Amino acid sequence: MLNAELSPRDDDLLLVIDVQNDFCSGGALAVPDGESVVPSINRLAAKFAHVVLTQDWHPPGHQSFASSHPGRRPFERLPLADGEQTLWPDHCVQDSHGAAFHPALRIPHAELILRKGYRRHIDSYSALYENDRRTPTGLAGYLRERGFRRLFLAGLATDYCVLYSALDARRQGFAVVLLQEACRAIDLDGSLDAALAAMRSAGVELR
Ligand code: VGL
Ligand code: ZN
Repeated sequence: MLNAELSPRDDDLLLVIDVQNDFCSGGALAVPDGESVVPSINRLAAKFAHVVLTQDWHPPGHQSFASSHPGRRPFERLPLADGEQTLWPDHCVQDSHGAAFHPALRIPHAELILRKGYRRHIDSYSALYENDRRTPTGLAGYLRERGFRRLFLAGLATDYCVLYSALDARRQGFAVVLLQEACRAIDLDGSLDAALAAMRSAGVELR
């Protein structure tokens, strides 16, 4: 189905992942072409009665920052207690300009803004669980309590926060549709292809 024909039901929700300045051109962790999702997401959001936004929201000195590990550089991988951490440039620091939503994002009817990644010693790609895959953000409970059954995903980045959100949502029993024209990827070492394959095999509908 073309997105132009999308007509969401009342138990559908649009989940917009991390459309923040730091993931757009000029930002600290710019996703190639990241800001180009904004007009698509604005158009999509207007069709949905129910929209939730997420915001990557790290304290200074966050474990995911290469700058927190002397001698390490961004995009290196570091084994840590809860598994491997990809190290990133400092990004989405709480209350900074980089952490703010892209100024052209226009979704006044969004019902919830969920912040994640605020614990210094654990990263949180997914909107539902932190990267230990055990610590809940509370979003799954919120969505269930409100009766949503199907989540449409859009935002940044396809191969990190969108991917982890999609997999956790499937794990929690939600139907998931990935709106590809409204997502962009970081694509480190083939991570976009791997992400699409993982989502497909988890039963995510790629649209
Ligand atoms: C993200 C890397 C680090 C994302 C967030 O939003 O995909 N990626 N923090
Ligand atoms: Zn982050």
